[in-house]
Formats: sequence, C-alpha cells, structure tokens
Amino acid sequence: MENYRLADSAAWRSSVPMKLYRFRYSPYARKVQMLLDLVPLRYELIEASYGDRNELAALTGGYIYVPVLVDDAGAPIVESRAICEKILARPEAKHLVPAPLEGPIWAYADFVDGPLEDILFRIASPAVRDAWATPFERALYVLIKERKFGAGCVEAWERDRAGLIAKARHLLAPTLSTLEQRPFLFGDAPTLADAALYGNSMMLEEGERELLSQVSPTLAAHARRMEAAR
Ligand SMILES: N[C@@H](CCC(=O)N[C@@H](CS)C(=O)NCC(=O)O)C(=O)O
Repeated sequence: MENYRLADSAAWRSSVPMKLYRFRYSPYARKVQMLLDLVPLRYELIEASYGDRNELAALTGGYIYVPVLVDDAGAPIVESRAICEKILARPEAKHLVPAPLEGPIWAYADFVDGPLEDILFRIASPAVRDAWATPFERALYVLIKERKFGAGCVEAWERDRAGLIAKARHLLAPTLSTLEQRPFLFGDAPTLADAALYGNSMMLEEGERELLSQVSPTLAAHARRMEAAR
C-alpha cells in the first residue's frame, strides 16, 4: 500500500497520527476523511490497494472493506458510522454536530449513506470500474457487484445512466433547493451531513471528472465549498 499523504493542519492534537485506509472512490471513506479534515485532526491517509488487501485483513482480523481508521491508541475501527461517532465524541469536533440539531444531522447522514448512495453508486460504478489500473482490479470490482446484483448489472447501469441520473435528481431535489439558498445543509458552516454528502459526490467525481456536475452543478459547487472549508 502506498503511503499517500500526511494531512496538514495547524491544530494537530495528537502526537501519534491516526491512519485512515481508503479507496479513493469510497463515499464512506471520503465522508470520514472530510470529517477528520474539518475537525481538524492529524492523520495519515493510506490508499489501499483494491487487488491486495493483506494489510487491511491483518490489521482488522479479516475485515477488508474501507474505511478503516486506526485511532491514536493504535486500535482499528471499522464501519464508517462507528468511526464518525468516535471522531465526533471528541470535544473539538462538537461544531460538526451542533446542538440541538443532532437528530436531523445524523438522520440526513444516514439518508445519504442509505437511499442516496443506493442510486449514486449505480451511476458511478461503470466509471469506477474503468478507472481501476489493472484488469484484475476491474474484474474483481465487477465480480463483487455481480455477486450481489446479478450478472451484467454494471453494463445495465451504464446503459440506464440517464434514467438513474433522473432518479438521483428527484431524490436530491429538496437537498439542491436547500443548497441554492445557503452554503451548507444546516447553515453557514459544514456539519457531518455535508461530509456525508461530499463523500457521495466524490464517488461520482473519482469515477469520471464530469459526472458530478452532470448529476447536479449545485452539488459540484457544494463539493468545492467543502474543500475550501477544510
Ligand atoms: N457500511 C460500511 C460500508 C463500507 C463499504 O461498502 N466499503 C466499500 C467501498 S465504498 C468497500 O470497501 N468495498 C470493497 C469491495 O468492493 O470489494 C461503512 O459504512 O463503512
């Protein structure tokens, strides 16, 4: 695995940096990464190899999904919701789920990770497949999707891209309306909800540069604001 980047921040708080394992297209990993940047916390970003997950398996005792966060005590944490809970329990992260909006903010983040991701990953999948560097990684990616969604699913999503984008726009309509009136979902500053939405935006953009703005220029503008905010 490649040691990809050491996050830079004036407010690093721990002496032993955490480690975040990700695939660049993973919406769950990109959500966690954005949250770490927004706190901000010191971490080392590790671009996991899609085709060789030995390091992840050894670290976690067999869990080979991303994200995995190794915390500053050296313990691996899996599942992005659990990782976010752990980050947000720190006093310096309070501004990312401000009271009394804890309920709506978490509910929105769960909506993004559930129903929204369920449409957006189908739009992104053909491009994500094509972006893998090796034939083995492309084949593995398709195999994993086909085992869950049936033979030919990635090709079918590619053919139906226009229909899937129409569905995504429908589901996103209230979100886009909010983002046309204010910079972030809950006001002038980003929260966990924005980090979750950003993660899904990155899934589209990492597959194919123009895909996010094809789905929605408003969503692309939100992603740029998030990057400027961290
Ligand atoms: N519920 C998990 C989902 C993690 C997940 O599905 N990760 C995907 C990337 S988005 C993965 O690692 N897939 C491995 C694969 O495709 O083999 C979370 O929130 O962390």
